[in-house]
Amino acid sequence: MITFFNDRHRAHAPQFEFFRGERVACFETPARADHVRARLIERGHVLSPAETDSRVALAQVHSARYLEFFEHAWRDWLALSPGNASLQPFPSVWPVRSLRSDIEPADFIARLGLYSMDNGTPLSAGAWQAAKAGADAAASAATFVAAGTHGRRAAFSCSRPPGHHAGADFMGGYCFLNNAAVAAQTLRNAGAARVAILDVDYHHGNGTQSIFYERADVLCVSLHGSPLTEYPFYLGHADEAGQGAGEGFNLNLPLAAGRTSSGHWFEALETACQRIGSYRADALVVALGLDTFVDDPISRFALLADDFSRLGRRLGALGLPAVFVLEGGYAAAALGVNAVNVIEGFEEA
Ligand code: SP5
Ligand code: ZN
Repeated sequence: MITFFNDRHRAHAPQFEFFRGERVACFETPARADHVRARLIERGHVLSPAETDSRVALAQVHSARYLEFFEHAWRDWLALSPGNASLQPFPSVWPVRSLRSDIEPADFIARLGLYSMDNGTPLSAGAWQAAKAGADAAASAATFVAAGTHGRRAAFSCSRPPGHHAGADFMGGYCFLNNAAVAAQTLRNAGAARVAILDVDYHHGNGTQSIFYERADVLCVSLHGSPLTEYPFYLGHADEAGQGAGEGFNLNLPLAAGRTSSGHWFEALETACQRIGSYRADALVVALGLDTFVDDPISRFALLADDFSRLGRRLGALGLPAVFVLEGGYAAAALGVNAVNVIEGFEEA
């Protein structure tokens, strides 16, 4: 399967994140994408640089003021003091219920709070450059798949930072630009009437869900650790079915952290695949998080390397053109084998 690789991902290399109020080393590291790249090459897969500018799709899935803020955030941060070059800014106040989010404050940290859902998404000097190139890779994979006229049509966008926690106007969960949403929107723009997004990351894809919540042209299906105990906590419950025109076009399958065996996980996958089948999707976007892996340091499911091959085979059996977009997965050294197992399982089916 052709891979569109974001070779600017290293521009985003933050030093630390907060966990329970303490500074800890970042889980989301440049090594992650490099391990996947190495395994792809080892297995003879073709890598291509991004060819499609994602700007059109980005403007359709993100707000103009958020894109404007994020693109120039580091410049604005440095403008406050040259010493800020070596400081990672984090938000400290958020516009929760009863506070206003319609007026953008002038203060930089307040603006960062307005456009963030958590304090777990470190901004870096090259965050925009890396994330934009990643969105370009996702748009390239979708454009490639949409243009295919015969044979199996599938592509992999191998990139970081990930995207599925980023909503229309906020960053969060290591994510800045929603790559899966960019891929789905690009497929729609290229003529696919109905696009299904299947999110198999351990964490609920709150950003993707919220972007498409009132739309029937993009079905969102997500398998994830229950938000009662797992990040992102405030979205991802089973009763979230979509709204307005989008009612019935969102399906959440939360599973109990720690008590979900591979068997249970694959039962939920079956439910997800049935829904995608009944939707009669023209194309599939897979938000491919690999943090369901047994050795993942921040997650509590127990999938094994072979389970990722099985996942790929099941997705291949859907018979749909597909765009795979890399999301989470923090057991970095195992990420290459696990990601490529999905890709090769898909091709096998
Ligand atoms: C894309 C993605 O997978 N984002 C996940 C963001 C999770 N952020 C919360 C991280 C909490 C770290 N918990 C560490 C537990 C160590 N035992
Ligand atoms: Zn995740």
